Parts: sequence; C-alpha cells; structure tokens
Amino acid sequence: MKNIKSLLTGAIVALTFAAPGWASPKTVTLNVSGMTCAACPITVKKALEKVGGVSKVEVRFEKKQVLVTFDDAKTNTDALVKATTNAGYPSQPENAAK
Ligand SMILES: [Cu+2]
Repeated sequence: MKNIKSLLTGAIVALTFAAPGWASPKTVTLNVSGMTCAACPITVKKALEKVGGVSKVEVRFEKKQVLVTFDDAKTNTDALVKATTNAGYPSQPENAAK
C-alpha cells in the first residue's frame, strides 16, 4: 500500500523535523510516581485526555510513566503536569521540553 507507506513516512518526517509555525505533535514522558495500583492509570489517563490538544495517552504502569502526545500549539508540558496534579497525581516531565 503505497499511500499508507507515504503517510507513515510523512508522519516520521514531521516528528523528526518539528517545523516551527506548523502545529506538530509532540510527545512527552511524565513520571507519575503516585500510580500505585492498576486503577490509578485510568484516572491519570482521563485527566490528560481532557486537556485540549492531547491526541494520545499511553500509560506505562510498570515504569510509572505516561507518554502523552499533544499538539504544542494547543497545550504544553506544564498544562499536562497540572492536569495530572489536579487529578491527585503529581508528575514530572522526564526530559524537560525546550
Ligand atoms: Cu490506584
């Protein structure tokens, strides 16, 4: 499938060269040390999904981490940290975003 392949390539290019002035998806890893049982990630995920601009939330419960993909024209790491904190789970970005 040529189209899917070029779409994927395009997505990879877009992620690699986050062009300024063009809404590009960004992914940030948040360390959420307060996730202690299997129900916690659900709360964290819901809180993050409510943030405008968030397109994907992937919880890595074993690592107590959440991978959040978002549109950096609509939200930012601070807002994501605030969202989990307000839900009762303070978090820290693994690599402070530029
Ligand atoms: Cu829990």
